[in-house]
Amino acid sequence: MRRYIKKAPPKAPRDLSRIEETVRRMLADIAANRDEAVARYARELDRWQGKDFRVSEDEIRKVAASLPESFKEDFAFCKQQVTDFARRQRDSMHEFEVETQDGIRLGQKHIPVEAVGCYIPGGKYPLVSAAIMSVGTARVAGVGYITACAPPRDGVAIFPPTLYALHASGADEIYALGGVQAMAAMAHGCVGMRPVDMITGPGNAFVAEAKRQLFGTVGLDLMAGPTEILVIADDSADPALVATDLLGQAEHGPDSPAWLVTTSEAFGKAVAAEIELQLKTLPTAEIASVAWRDNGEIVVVEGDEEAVAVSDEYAPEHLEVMTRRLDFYLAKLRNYGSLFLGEECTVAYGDKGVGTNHTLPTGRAARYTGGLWAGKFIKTVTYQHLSPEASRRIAPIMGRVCHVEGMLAHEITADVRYRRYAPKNA
Ligand code: HSO
Ligand code: ZN
Repeated sequence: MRRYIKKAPPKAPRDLSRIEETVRRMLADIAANRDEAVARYARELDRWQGKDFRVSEDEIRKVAASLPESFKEDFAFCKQQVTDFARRQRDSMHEFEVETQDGIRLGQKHIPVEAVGCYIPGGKYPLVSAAIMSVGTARVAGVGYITACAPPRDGVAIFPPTLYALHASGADEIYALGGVQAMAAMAHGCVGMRPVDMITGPGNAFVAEAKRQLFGTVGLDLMAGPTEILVIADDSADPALVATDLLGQAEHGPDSPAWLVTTSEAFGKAVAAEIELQLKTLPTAEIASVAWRDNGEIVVVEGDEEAVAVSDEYAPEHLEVMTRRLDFYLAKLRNYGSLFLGEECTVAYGDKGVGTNHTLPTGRAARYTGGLWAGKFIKTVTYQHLSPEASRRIAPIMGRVCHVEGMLAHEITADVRYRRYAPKNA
């Protein structure tokens, strides 16, 4: 039986109808009025003062020259790690052809998406690392053309490290354009962009809603909600370190959940006390304390099996395990975006560039999907090839199924093959 040392207060369901309506109006406006509407929203919402949204090669060179070497070296390390791992994941995808029966050859091929649009939001934390996660991974996947968008800071230009990161990750074109107008411009091919087939990247509630409404017109990576962390710990863990890791993700935003599941009540209480202590000096305590107050939970469970069951129910985006039995948890846990085994690793490593992708399922989506990887930019398609004998052999079966469904034109396509491939000398 689980017990709560701290439980998040119940929340009133959010009314998203205003955001939905605003986004619907904007998307319709941009679909109809294209460049004019995109420019109008950029001026109104991002105080855009520039001329061309597309960032020139010259600007990119200037920004690259202005950034410290140490940043570029750190960035190169992260990019190497993420793309090495992404390449390995891509190589794990196999094409094959199999003869399931005499003369029936079925195959699977992998074809990268042609054009992808990657979005990096601005906001309080402009996530430079997000460029590697989307652009870098799309490049590894073999995507033909990558358009990137990020909002102009103060109406002027993209945050320099973000611009550098987009370029260094392999974006073909970069636009200083944000929000709903960026998503719509990429989907429809406005302001000089080529229309993309798929859009990736996080954003605020308006960007998320734009993605949702554009789905179908374009494909998507994932719907990103508030960042979550769940830590499973037993009394062999260090309560101060667990508290630090919970607060590390709580700084994302006031709506970011941080959950602890522990087999020890004393340990849970020690973490609760540590969190209060560390909040006194945490530089981003203003956000993290609200996140912890409104969304933090400490759950005490009977043992490792129950810890797995509770964690699988939460289906967290990030899951840290600090227990004696790491192998047990790796084998048993089913619902998570990315797993961090042992106190030596931490979510921030995954966030910035240890190598695993940081675009991960939130809001319990880990029940049915993993995070972004090269495979999300690659279509698994199939093909078939039959001998005349095999075609004649299965034609009656296929035809009868067509007939049961009342699909008589379908049935004829099978019937004609049955006759066409009759043995010549019979
Ligand atoms: N935790 C975020 C990614 C991130 N956080 C990057 C910091 N930097 C979503 O997985
Ligand atoms: Zn994070």
